[in-house]
Amino acid sequence: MSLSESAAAPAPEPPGTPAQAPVSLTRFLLEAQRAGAITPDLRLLVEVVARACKTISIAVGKGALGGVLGDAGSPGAASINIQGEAQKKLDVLSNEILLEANAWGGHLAALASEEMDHSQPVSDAYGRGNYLLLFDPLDGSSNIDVNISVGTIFSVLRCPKDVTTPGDEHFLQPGSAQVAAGYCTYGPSTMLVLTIGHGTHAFTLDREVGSFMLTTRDMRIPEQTREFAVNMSNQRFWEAPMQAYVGDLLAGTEGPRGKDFNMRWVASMVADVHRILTRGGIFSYPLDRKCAAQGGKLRLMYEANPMSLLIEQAGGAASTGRQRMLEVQPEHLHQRVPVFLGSRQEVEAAVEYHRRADQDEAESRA
Ligand code: AHM
Ligand code: MG
Repeated sequence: MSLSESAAAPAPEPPGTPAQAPVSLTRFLLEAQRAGAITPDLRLLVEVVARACKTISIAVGKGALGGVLGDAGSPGAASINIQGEAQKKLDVLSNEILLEANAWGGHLAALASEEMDHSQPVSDAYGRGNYLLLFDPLDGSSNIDVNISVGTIFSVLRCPKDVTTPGDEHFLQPGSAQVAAGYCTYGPSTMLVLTIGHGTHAFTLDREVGSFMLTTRDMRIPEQTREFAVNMSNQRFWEAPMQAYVGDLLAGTEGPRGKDFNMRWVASMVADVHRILTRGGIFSYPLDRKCAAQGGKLRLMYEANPMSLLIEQAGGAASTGRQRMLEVQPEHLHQRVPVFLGSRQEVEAAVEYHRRADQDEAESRA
């Protein structure tokens, strides 16, 4: 059987398997490997990331009892990451857990983290694999100290052929090149949501057994929605098309959209995206005057791309407002982008406001 990553669908259940038999992540991945949908190394990679997420889940779950809340560094000298943001103790710990877990499997060529300045080649003491792993070890970490859901986001790329010592430049591949992506949300339950390029699937951690169990195969996002997610406090800093788009959402039944919209904003991307994958909606972190110089607030390679692949694989859409997210050619590892993702028709509506505004501006200049 070919191990190319182009094959589809899980293997049929063997004769005698009881209906609705629980499927662990291990079994799901083994079946995908047998069907030729993933290589043994990619299976191992996802298993290793999932195991690291279980360890992070335990640390997050201990809260104040684990002595892991609060800022990293010393009082008056907070630790600052490459993003210019103060690191939490759990940011640093989660990063270390992921680094350690992935150091010795022989499945990776290099890894890159939102918390590290540059990518890191993996030691070849255990053999070197063909994959590149990127992660945001603990997204939404400003929420940790107030006991709101946070999560780990990850993305997997192939290492270009003939590259023996991968550097940052080898990670600069568009999101469409991802071979797998996922997130783990540390909320009331710990869930892993995963795509290996054939649908988006949700697993829930059975804490007694210690295994992720498949709880939703093939998540589907409703095409339409009446719910949007955005940090409204930035409204006055947005570009004109975003002002117009959200203005029409807020106008409800009396406006051009002809329906009332609800709003939710957790300020943890993993939690907001998980809600949208589950019941629909649109998530946006648009360009605003505060983040314009950086290109946006959210990171293309650690946040936008993996979430966009998961969303597209569930039937949704993802855009910068002006371009399909997965087609953006990264220029540097920590690049930021504006983000619109979720229910297909609503993302298309938001994109249309940008297209019309850009066209009007071009015409007024002509
Ligand atoms: P982080 O990676 O430093 O945690 O930042 C990303 C988070 C996202 O989880 C969330 O959507 C966004 O930042 C919230 O931003 P804001 O606080 O501006 O609403
Ligand atoms: Mg983040």
